[in-house]
Amino acid sequence: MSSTLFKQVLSLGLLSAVSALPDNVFRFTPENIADISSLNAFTSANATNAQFQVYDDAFLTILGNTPTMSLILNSTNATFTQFHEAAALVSSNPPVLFVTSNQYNFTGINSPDTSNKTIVISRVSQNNATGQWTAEVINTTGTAVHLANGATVGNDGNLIYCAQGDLKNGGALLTISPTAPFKTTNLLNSYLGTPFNSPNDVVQTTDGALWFTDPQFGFAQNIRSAPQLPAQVYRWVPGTTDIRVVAQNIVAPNGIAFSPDEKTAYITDTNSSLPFATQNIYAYDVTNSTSTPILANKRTFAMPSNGIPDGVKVDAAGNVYSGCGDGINVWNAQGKLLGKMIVSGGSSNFALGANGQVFILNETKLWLATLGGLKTISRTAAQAYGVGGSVRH
Ligand SMILES: *[C@@H]1O[C@H](CO)[C@@H](O)[C@H](O)[C@H]1NC(C)=O
Ligand SMILES: *[C@@H]1O[C@H](CO)[C@@H](O)[C@H](O)[C@H]1NC(C)=O
Ligand SMILES: *[C@@H]1O[C@H](CO)[C@@H](O)[C@H](O)[C@H]1NC(C)=O
Ligand SMILES: *[C@@H]1O[C@H](CO)[C@@H](O)[C@H](O)[C@H]1NC(C)=O
Ligand SMILES: *[C@@H]1O[C@H](CO)[C@@H](O)[C@H](O)[C@H]1NC(C)=O
Ligand SMILES: *[C@@H]1O[C@H](CO)[C@@H](O)[C@H](O)[C@H]1NC(C)=O
Ligand SMILES: *[C@@H]1O[C@H](CO)[C@@H](O)[C@H](O)[C@H]1NC(C)=O
Ligand SMILES: *[C@@H]1O[C@H](CO)[C@@H](O)[C@H](O)[C@H]1NC(C)=O
Ligand SMILES: *[C@@H]1O[C@H](CO)[C@@H](O)[C@H](O)[C@H]1NC(C)=O
Ligand SMILES: CC(=O)N[C@H]1CO[C@H](CO)[C@@H](O)[C@@H]1O
Repeated sequence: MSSTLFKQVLSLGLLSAVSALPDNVFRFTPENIADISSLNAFTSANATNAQFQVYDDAFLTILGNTPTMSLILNSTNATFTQFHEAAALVSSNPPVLFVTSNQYNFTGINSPDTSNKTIVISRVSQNNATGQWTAEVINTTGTAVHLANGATVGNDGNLIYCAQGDLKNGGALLTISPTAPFKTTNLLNSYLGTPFNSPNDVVQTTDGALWFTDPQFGFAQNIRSAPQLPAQVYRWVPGTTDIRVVAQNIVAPNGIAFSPDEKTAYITDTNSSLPFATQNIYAYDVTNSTSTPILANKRTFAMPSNGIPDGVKVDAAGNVYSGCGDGINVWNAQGKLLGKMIVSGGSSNFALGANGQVFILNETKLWLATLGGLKTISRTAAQAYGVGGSVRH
C-alpha cells in the first residue's frame, strides 16, 4: 500500500469510527480538552446524553459499538441507601449479586451499639423469564454480621464479608453462604488479639490468602470505639496464625484488587474530610523476596479528577476500574485514564460481570452498563486469580 493511500484509509477509518459514535458516547479531542469549562460542564450536566466519556481511544474498544447504561433498581425510599458496597457477583446466567447498604437510620429503634444505624445485605437477581430485577434484604443465620461493608466471592464460592463491628463488637472477617439460610461463619476478629478498626474490603488470591483493608471509618462515623490499630492492610492465610501487615502509611485504605497475574496490587486511599482529600489509587509490586508474598514499591497509580476512588476492580486485560465521584473511571495498567462511565452523584462500588455487564451501585439506585468489548475473566480463572472473585461466565 502506498503511504498516501495508507493515510487515506487510516483517516477514513478514524472518521467513520468517530462519526459512528452513539449519542451516549463523548470522545475528547485535542480541541475540546483544551477548554476546561467544557470539561467541567460535561461532567454532570450532560450525563444523561453521554454516559460514556472517552479520553483514550482504547476505551472505544472496551465500550464496543453500542454501550448501554440503564437504571435497573430503585430502593424503596430516598433514605434507604440499599446499593452502596460489595457488589459480589456469585453467578451470571442469570446474574445474582450481593450488595451491602450504606448506614441508614433505623427509625424508631433504640440501638445504642450502632448509634441507631443499621446496614443490611441484599440479594439482587434477575428473573430469567421476565427480565425483572429484584433486590431482597437477606436475613443471615449464625454469627451476627455487625455492620457489613465490602465483600468478595471466595475461592470456594462462599461470600467473604468485612464486618466493621460496632460500639460493642470489634470488626471481623466472616463467610456467608450464598444461598438461604445464608449461614455465617466467623473467620477472624483480631490482629493477634487486638480488635480491628472497621475492615472495609477483602480479596482472595490464588494461594487462598485473604488481603483486606482496615481503615478507621468506623470511629470517624461514630459506630466504633477509638482505634487500637493503625489504618493498614493485612494478608492472612485462613485457618492459620499467619497474619501480616502488608501496607501502612495510607490515610484510609479502602478498596483492594490484584492484576490478573497477581503481580500488582491496587489499594485506594480515601479520606474526603481532609482539606485536600486523599483520593489516590496506589499500585504495589507483589514480590516473593521473602518466603511470603509482600507488597513493595508503592507508587501513585492514579488520582481521579472527581471524588475519592472507592471500590477497585481489574478486567482480564489488566485495566483498572474504580468507583469515583462521577461514576466508574477506567485506567490502563500503566495508569493512563482511558475513559469514564458517568453516573451522576458517583458510585462507591460495582461488579464486573459476564457478557460485558457492569453493575454500578449508586446508593438508592442500581445501574447496569453493558459494554461490548469488556473482557472479564471467567469464574474458573477468577478462582485462580482471585480478582474480586466477582465473575462467573
Ligand atoms: C454540556 O453542556 C454544557 C451546558 O449546556 C455545554 O456548554 C457543553 O458544551 C456541553 N458539553 C458537551 C461535551 O456536550
Ligand atoms: C426509578 O425511579 C425513577 C424516578 O423516580 C423512575 O423514573 C424509574 O422508572 C424507576 N426505575 C425503576 C427500575 O424502578
Ligand atoms: C425506608 O426504607 C427502610 C428500609 O426498608 C426503612 O427502614 C425505613 O423506615 C424507610 N424510611 C421511610 C422514611 O419510609
Ligand atoms: C440519622 O439521624 C441522625 C440523628 O437524628 C441525623 O443527624 C442524621 O442526619 C440521620 N441520617 C440520615 C441518613 O437520615
Ligand atoms: C436512638 O434512638 C432512640 C429512640 O428513638 C433515642 O432515644 C436515642 O437518642 C437515639 N440515639 C442516637 C445516638 O441517636
Ligand atoms: C438463563 O438464561 C440464560 C440465557 O438466556 C441461560 O444460559 C441460563 O441457563 C438460564 N438460567 C436458568 C437458571 O434458567
Ligand atoms: C427477615 O426477617 C424479617 C424480620 O424478622 C422479616 O420481616 C423478613 O420477612 C425476613 N426476610 C426474609 C427474606 O425472610
Ligand atoms: C479523615 O480525616 C479527618 C480529618 O483529619 C479525621 O478526623 C478522620 O478520622 C479521618 N477519617 C478516616 C477514615 O481516616
Ligand atoms: C511467587 O511464587 C509463587 C510460588 O512459587 C508463584 O506461583 C507466584 O507466581 C510468584 N509471584 C510473583 C509475583 O512472582
Ligand atoms: C444518577 C444518580 O442516581 N445519582 C445519585 C447517586 O447517588 C448520590 C448520592 O446518594 C445522589 O446524590 C445522586 O443523585
